[in-house]
Amino acid sequence: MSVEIPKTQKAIIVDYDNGPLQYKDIAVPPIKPNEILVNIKYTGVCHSDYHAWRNDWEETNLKHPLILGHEGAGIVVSMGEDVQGWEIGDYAGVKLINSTCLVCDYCQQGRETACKLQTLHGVTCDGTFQQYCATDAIQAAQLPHDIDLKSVGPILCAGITVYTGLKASEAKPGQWVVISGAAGGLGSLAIQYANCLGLRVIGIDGGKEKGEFIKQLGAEAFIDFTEANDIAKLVMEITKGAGAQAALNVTSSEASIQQSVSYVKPYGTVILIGLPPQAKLSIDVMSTVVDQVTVRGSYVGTKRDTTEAVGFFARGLIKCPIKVVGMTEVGKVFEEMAEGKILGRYVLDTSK
Ligand code: 8ID
Ligand code: ZN
Repeated sequence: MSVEIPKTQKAIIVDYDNGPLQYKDIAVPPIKPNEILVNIKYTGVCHSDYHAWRNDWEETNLKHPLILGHEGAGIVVSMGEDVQGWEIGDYAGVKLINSTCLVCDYCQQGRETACKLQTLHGVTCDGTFQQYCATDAIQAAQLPHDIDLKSVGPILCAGITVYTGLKASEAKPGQWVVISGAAGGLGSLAIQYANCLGLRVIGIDGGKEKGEFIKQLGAEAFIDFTEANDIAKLVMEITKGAGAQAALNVTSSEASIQQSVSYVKPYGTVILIGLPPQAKLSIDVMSTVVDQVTVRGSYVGTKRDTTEAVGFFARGLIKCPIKVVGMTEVGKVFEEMAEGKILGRYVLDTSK
């Protein structure tokens, strides 16, 4: 089967840090022997895209001109000569990790998220804010044919990341997890994955509307960080003294990360996911030692985590709360994101 591929396509291009988000006609990229070409239909907008656009993390390998985006959902339209396991017409997800070396110790252990030679869509190579994206056939996510391409995008970064982080927390069914940033793109999925894993959720975010949204998604309790003085005390009250086994931080706020280490119980785990630029964490050594608390970073997920996270979505257990807009709206999406106004996730329709 072969599909007609146009010579040019629409994309959002950025020429330099914080540069204009230009909606342009550009060439459809060529593919290498190990790549597939995915006709991206929809792509989520992650807060990491905003950080990458501004070069908040002072990433030295940031590609320019750059096409952002790493939550792409689409259809395979061509394949390089070395590609195995894919067919033209398959549904594919394009994630943050484009490729890893497959040779280093971490790749050998199936911990390829720690590979030092990984290439990243929308950071070190072009991403999914375009209609046709070339991606490594090994890391691309295989999606079932009946999946809803419009709403699966956020699973491919936000979903995989929070699912992996929740597993890393080792919290057990019936235990409490506090999710900070619960109304955002990652948080809104974290609540649902936590429920799937049998965990009880306290969501933290700001404002009444976000509180209602968080509860609709399955959190048992909401803490408004704009009003609460002592979050640790509130967590103890809500859990009736049981305390939280885990805290998952999915905010872009250093202050919130700092608070996270104050509200897990002894033997609890704090999972750091949000990536505020140049943030530092200061921990009281005595209470961390005596309470035997673990503080652990978690970064996207492996191919295996991807298959599992997509599986929950495909079985209808996770709903992505999305708003669909055209690619030309990405600047407005970034504005709302910076102001912390978004409930759930924006998804770009690449045809507009
Ligand atoms: O692999 C990773 N570690 C990974 C993967 C994907 C994204 C890390 N991230 C990072 C992003 O780069 C970003 O720094 O996770 C962070 C959150 O990404 P997002 O979910 O895409 O962002 P969002 O949709 O803007 O949601 C953030 C939420 O945090 C709330 C905001 O109100 C918003 O709902 N928030 C903030 I900002 N400060 C808060 C505070 N002090 C807070 N919620 C509670 N307390
Ligand atoms: Zn992301």
